[in-house]
Amino acid sequence: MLNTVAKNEAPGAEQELTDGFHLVIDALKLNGLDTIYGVPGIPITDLGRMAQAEGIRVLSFRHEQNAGYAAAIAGFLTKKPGVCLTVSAPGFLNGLTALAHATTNCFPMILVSGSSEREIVDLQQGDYEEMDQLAIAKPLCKAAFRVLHAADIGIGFARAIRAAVSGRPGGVYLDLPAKLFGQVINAEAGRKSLVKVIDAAPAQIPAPSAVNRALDVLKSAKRPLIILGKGAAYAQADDAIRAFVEKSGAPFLPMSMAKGLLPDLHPQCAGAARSTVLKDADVVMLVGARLNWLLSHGKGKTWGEAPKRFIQVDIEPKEMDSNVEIAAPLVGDIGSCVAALLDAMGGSWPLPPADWLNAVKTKRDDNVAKMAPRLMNNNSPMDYHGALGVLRTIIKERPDAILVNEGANTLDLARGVIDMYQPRKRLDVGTWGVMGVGMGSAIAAAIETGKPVLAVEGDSAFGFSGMEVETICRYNLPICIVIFNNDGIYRGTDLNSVSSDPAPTVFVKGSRYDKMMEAFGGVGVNATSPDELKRAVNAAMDSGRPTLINAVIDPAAGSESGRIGNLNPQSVLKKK
Ligand SMILES: Cc1ncc(C[n+]2csc(CCOP(=O)(O)OP(=O)(O)O)c2C)c(N)n1
Ligand SMILES: [Mg+2]
Repeated sequence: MLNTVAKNEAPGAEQELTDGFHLVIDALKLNGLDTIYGVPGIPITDLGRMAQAEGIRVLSFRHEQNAGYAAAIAGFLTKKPGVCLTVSAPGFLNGLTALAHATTNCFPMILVSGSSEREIVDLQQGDYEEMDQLAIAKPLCKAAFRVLHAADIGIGFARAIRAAVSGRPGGVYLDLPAKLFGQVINAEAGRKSLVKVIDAAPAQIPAPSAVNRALDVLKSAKRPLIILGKGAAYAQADDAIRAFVEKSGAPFLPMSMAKGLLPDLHPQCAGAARSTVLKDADVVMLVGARLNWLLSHGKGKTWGEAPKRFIQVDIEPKEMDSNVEIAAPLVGDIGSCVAALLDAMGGSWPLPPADWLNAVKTKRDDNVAKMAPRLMNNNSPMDYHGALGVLRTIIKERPDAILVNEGANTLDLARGVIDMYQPRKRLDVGTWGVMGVGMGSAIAAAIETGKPVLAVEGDSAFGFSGMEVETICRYNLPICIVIFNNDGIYRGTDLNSVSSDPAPTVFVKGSRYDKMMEAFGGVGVNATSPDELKRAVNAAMDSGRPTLINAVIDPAAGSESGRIGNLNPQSVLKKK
């Protein structure tokens, strides 16, 4: 239903009116966008108030970057663009990192930002929060639009929604100058100007010849491997993907945010034999996964000597051959592609050779057995494995909880140790390995799914968005944050040998992050052993109360940059 705001009282000219504020709200509602993540201020404070009054959920954050990360992950979880609302210039810039992150990760998101007066901005006359935001946003997102007339708000949102979710999803910027909100137009004209986006992300059906080519290559494999990326998780084609992987009989490797698409304990899961399968596979089928740095660009030592042929399923044709030759490109949306593959495989599909399946299984079982005793230690202070062993059991017992994870060691080790059982339950740092997504992701996960959230955070990682514990308490969200507190970035043991300043990687020793949560009325716990940690997390997950557990980790336990220390450039000069 359209909002109307006033009657024009002039004699003979009585008509129903609407304005920019209400048209924005109506455009959102008409398109099922029912949640806004943002920070209020000029010129969008009243927009937030009015949106809330109209039944839109408005989550007010302490910093736009966190609101932006929340919107980005909401997009990943729902396949609808997550909406982030910011004020001009500084608020816009604070939200922009998240918009770029959404674009890089292929999450649909719309950053809606108020902006200052065009006439003044363009003449650079020094307006309040003056900035040419559209120009700045453009290179960092899929599309950027500005709406100058209230009658174009409907079209502006329609374009933004389509751009965000169709084809390869990504971030879209929508610039709404302050003057737009107060613009008044005839209510009927306003109603007619709104656009309900029909079929916002149309299916992209793959060509039958490409499907057959892909299957020919897969069938020819002696040592096939399927790699599932977060694009496959995004597709929400869970049953078809599982059926396809199972029918193929091939080992599969989930990328971080694709964990749980098929359970990590599935007999075909090769997660614990990652280096073996990457080295030895002869045919690699990528499903919604890109050959970027996370897969060593498809070449080099990680991929071994054995010649490989790649099959790639992706919605973006330009993704093909980005790093190595793709023998069988399969372009289309993942759901349509996997359905077509299943169809064309027919009733019987040969299992991969038994020696390959056995080799992968042996390696996996060996690695799992080697890891098992380390996960059961009850050391105090804790090491990563002792603490993660506990959290692993908790997720096994509560498979529908959502796991948010960021840090270096805290991320890399948790990714390997904590098995996932359901799709889209693991949310982490994504393609960039960005720190700061933690609290935004946790909040959006709780809001969008209604499920309990366990956020496993490095102490540094948490610091990027830590003030949002107040937001978590304010909305009383079922989020349990566990901080792996090792006194610093990677480790807490570095020393500065030349002055009394602390080394760049270390924090205040023995910090008590749990007190932060208590300051806002949540539950804070200091846990020094795996047993204490287990009790505290279970209590939090049972109660659903906002909880922060300061898990005291041995400051010497971590390694430089977690698992990616090899990416650090080295000085050729001798260390002094
Ligand atoms: C936005 C951003 N800034 C900086 C970094 C560099 N960085 C990578 S991991 C990390 C923090 C690692 O420390 P912590 O979260 O405490 O995890 P730990 O290894 O100590 O368990 C930082 C600052 C980054 N990835 N992203
Ligand atoms: Mg740390």
